[in-house]
Formats: sequence, structure tokens, C-alpha cells
Amino acid sequence: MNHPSMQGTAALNVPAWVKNQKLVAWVAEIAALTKPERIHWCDGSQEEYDQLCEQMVAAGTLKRLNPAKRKNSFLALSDPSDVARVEDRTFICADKKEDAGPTNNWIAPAEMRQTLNGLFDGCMRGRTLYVVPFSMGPLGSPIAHIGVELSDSPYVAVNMRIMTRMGKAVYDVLGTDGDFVPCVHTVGKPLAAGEKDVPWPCNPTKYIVHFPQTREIWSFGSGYGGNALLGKKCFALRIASTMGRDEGWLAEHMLILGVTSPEGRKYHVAAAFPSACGKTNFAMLIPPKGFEGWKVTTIGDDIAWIKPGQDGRLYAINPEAGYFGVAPGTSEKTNFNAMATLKENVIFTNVALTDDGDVWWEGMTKEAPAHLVDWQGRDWTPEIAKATGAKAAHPNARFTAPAAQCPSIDENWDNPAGVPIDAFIFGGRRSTTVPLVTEARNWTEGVYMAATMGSETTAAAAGQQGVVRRDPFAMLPFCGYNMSDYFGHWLDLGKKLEAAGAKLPKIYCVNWFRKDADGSFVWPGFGENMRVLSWMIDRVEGKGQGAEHVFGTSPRYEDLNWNGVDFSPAQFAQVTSIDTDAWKQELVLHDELFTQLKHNLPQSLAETRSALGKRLEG
Ligand code: TSX
Ligand code: MN
Repeated sequence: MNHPSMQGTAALNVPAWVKNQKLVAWVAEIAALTKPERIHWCDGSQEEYDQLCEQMVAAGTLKRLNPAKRKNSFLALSDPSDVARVEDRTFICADKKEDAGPTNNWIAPAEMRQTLNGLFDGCMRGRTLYVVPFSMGPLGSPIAHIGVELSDSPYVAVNMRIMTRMGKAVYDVLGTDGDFVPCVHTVGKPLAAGEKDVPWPCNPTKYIVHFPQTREIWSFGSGYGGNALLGKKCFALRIASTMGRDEGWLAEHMLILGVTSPEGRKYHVAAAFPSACGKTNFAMLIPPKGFEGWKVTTIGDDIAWIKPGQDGRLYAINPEAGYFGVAPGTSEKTNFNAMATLKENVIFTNVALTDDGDVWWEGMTKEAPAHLVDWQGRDWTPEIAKATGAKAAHPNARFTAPAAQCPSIDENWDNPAGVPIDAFIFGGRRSTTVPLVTEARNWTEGVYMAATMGSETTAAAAGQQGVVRRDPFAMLPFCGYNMSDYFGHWLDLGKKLEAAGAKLPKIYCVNWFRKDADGSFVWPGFGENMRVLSWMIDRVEGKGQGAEHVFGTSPRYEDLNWNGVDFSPAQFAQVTSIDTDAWKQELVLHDELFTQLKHNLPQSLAETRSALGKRLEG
């Protein structure tokens, strides 16, 4: 069947299993605007995935890796200009500028629509429009939501199949009149008749646009990750955060993990960290020596959707179905479970290619191979790297891998009901000032900790190194509305649950990255973080001890389990000491943030700030 607006463009060819008329009309409308050569309705099957990958191998977009080394896996090398999210080209087009807030780029919706209509007119000429139906969260879960991405990139279609529940089954949930978030994506490089394509088409002009009121996403010009796989940052965080504000739930930049004690008691923790803090590593933590009988399981590594249940507890799902993780730094030492996840069915992007058809990246092994083809397709040797500083893999190189392949995957990761959250963790990378772990005295002080979270920039990010950047809740680039209103939403939710008689999750602030006078990390980190995790669980059980200080409660040396590790009281003091002068300076930085966010900043956060100041003076 063809829609009247389709005349003069590709046939719609709606499959019999698509019964949602709103969806059909929207596909017709977008096809009329973008003018693709063909329309392909994705069914999500393995055959379709294989066929799209073969087609991309023929086009030079993908290279098949050596099946003896990485079965059913591929390498994509992007255009060197299209390697990361583009925050300065990311827009929140709410009606009012204040609704986007001072931390988001804002353009009036009408003006943006005019710009997009111009850009998208004919943008898919000569290409195939893929209709990609997906569920964020277990199919049919009351916490899940459906999206449909229309994209002219087959790379997007195959990555979405790994990262989301994608395919025919989504249409059963959608039915004849179910709701979905419409996502339009183009690489922004139409092909003229007979024009030869390039391996990674993209456009120097980029727009990543969100209309929170109408819950729409439009993305132009990039084929990369968060710019193009619209279910992830665009939907599951920016649009979902506004849905959560309106409907009383949370969409958070958090991993979710399970901890099972030797007695078989199970706890669930959700944790937010800014980039370069090892979130995926923490989500897949392996308990260290001395913690025999403990088990850590992975529910998610990046995003949590959290809704209050009938019992007043908060239930979390991982809306994703895969890991889109940073490859450099990942090794059997830093994340054994991730390395095991990457053995087959993986799409690698911008890592290096070995001479025997496998992949390599900085930090994967102690010694680099003698020869590689780097992420830009050039010869690379350790000698060249030494002389020029050339990286074999791009610092933001990625893997796309199915979550189910992770050895530590939680038995409930796909449970539509979600898992009940016992504690929230907020962390940052701080070489000074912030102690190893602090428990907030109450919900408001926990929200204050999360709101004022900061992290030191690393070489991987653009700009200066070692500067503290505020990143409230690790949501700075991902909150779809005014950050102060977002703080207010967290405070309101806590009040509402408390009023209903619920026991709220405890809130913790952690820092694995304190350094000594020589600039060396003091805390061993990685699996040893289990010691901190088990103290938190003791506290949840009302058993753990600690000492209260100016901004919360931290363990004393004797309150942590030191079985199996050598870590002295003096070292412990180095990672937990509180320097009053440093904290006075820290509060000045909190003030700077609150000045920027003064519009609608909740009064209780300003009060928490002044009480903290008084305790420091006293
Ligand atoms: O992921 C990290 N975690 C969390 C792990 C569960 N990283 C890597 C951060 C970059 C993504 C860490 N780095 C952690 C950590 O807890 N801690 C550190 C700092 C550190 C680095 C090296 C050592 C110790 C601490 N030790 C040796 O290299 C021997
Ligand atoms: Mn993330």
C-alpha cells in the first residue's frame, strides 16, 4: 500500500506485520521529505543482520575480522572528522529557553523546524531508508518504551540490533495504535545518479536535535555512536529524562549491578560516574582475593530507567541490550568480563587491525604488536608511535557487543519488572579533596553530593588536562531539561516516596582516584572496590560502622574488610583524609555551579550548602 504523499519517491512497501497507521503515515511523510531510493523495513532477524554486514563489507564500510580470532565480527573505520558526540551541535528545542536551562544549547522549535526541513529535504537521495523499530527495555515491560529510528545508514541498523531489542516483535507491542518516539537520522550525504559512495559518509554540518514537548529526535550529518544510535543518549537519556519528569520516574546515566553475599542475600546498586572513571569496569567487577563466595552481576553499564513500584521501592531496568564501550584501556587486567564479551558477534569502530585480522588498542596488552594498520588505515609500529605520538586506536574507539554475552550478566537483566535499588553511588575522578567513600546523612544531602559532583579531565577528553569539571549526576550533556528542575525532580521523588512510608535507597559519594605527593594512585581500585561495596551493603543492613564528619559518614580503617590485601592504615588515611581548607575552596566551586544554575535552584540545596559551610567554619 502506498500513501498519497509518496508519489514520485520510493515505494513504501509496508510489510503485513506493520499495523500501526500513525507509524506508516510518519514513514511516508519522512520518505517524502528525504526522498530515499528504497525503503527497508527491518525485521531484526539474523539473516537481515548478516546480509547488511555483507553489503557493508562490499561497500568498504566494514572489514570482516579473522573468524578464527573474532567470529562473526567486523571493523569499521569512520571518517576522521566523525569520531565522537558533538555536544556543541546538540540542541534541546523546548518552547522556552529556561526549560532547556543554561547547560543546554537552545533554539526556538519553529526556527529549528525550518532549519531541519531545509537540511532533510532530499538528504537520503540515492540511499536506502531503514525503518528500525526498537524497544528500550525488555519487550512489554511497564518500564520500557518504544522508538522507531528512520536512518539512511546500514551501520546504524546493525548497531541498533545489538544495542536495543530491535525487530518484528516490537510491532506486536506497538499494535495498531501504540505510542513510539520518532527518531529521524541521516548521514547527510545524498548520492547523485551514478555517484560512487564513500566508506563512511557524513556531513561537516551536524545537528543533534531534541524536541522534548513532542518527544522527537532529529539527527543530521554524523554516523557515529551517540549522534546516530538514537535509542541511547538521545532517547534513553535526553527525551526519557523529560518523560520521567512529567510521569514521576528517573532516566539516569547509571550502571546497575547486583551483589550477592556468601549467605545468598542479593542487593542492587545503581551508580553514576562521568566519562573516564571506569563505569563499564565497575559494572563488571570481579570480587578480589578475600571475598570468596561474593558475586557481582551486571544488569547494565550505562543507562538506568528507574520507576517507583507498588511497594514504594525504586525498580530499575537497563533500557539497552548491548555495550557501546570505549575500547582503549580495556584489558583482561582492567575488565576481564568485557574482554570475554568481545570474543564474537562484535562491531569494532576505530580500533587498529592486526596483521592476522584481529583488533588491538592501547592498553589491551602490555606490549603492542610489531605492526598494525591504525584507525585511519595507515601503517603503525611502536617505533612510529614513539616518534610521532600516533595512536593505533582512536582514544574514543568503541565496541558494540551483545549484553547477553557478558559472563557476569545478571539473571534478571532482562526481567520486565526490573530490580529493586538499595543504593545509589555517585563518583568522580579527583586526585585530592574527595574521600574514598561517604554516605549521605539523608536524601537531600545525597542529592547535594550528586548535584555538585566533579571530575578531573583526562587526556582522552578535549581541552585541558587535570581541571575539575562539574558534572551534576554525570548528566551534564544528557539532561533534556533545566538542570535545576532536574534536581527538584530528584528531591520531589524522595519526598513522595518517604511520605508513602518507603525506605529510600542510601546515597554514596565515591572517589577511586586520590593521589599521593608523588602523583601515584593510592587506592588499588578495580576489584578492590568490592571492599567499599560490601561496606555499603553492611550499612544498608544497618550493621556497618563509620564515623560522621562534615558532609556525611565514612568508614574508619577497622570498618572495612581487608582480607586478602595489604593496605595500611597510613594509606587508608591518604584516601580518606578531609582537608578543611581544600573543602572551603571546594565550596567556592559549588557556589560557581549554583550561580550558573540559580534559575529554579531548589532552596534545600542552597540550605545544604550553607549548613556545610557553617560546619567547616565550626
Ligand atoms: O575503571 C577503573 N576503576 C573502576 C574499576 C572497577 N579505573 C580505570 C579508569 C579509566 C577508565 C581505575 N583506575 C580505577 C578503578 O577503580 N582506579 C584507577 C587508578 C589506578 C590505576 C592503576 C593502578 C591502581 C589504581 N595500579 C596498577 O596499575 C598496578
Ligand atoms: Mn555514558
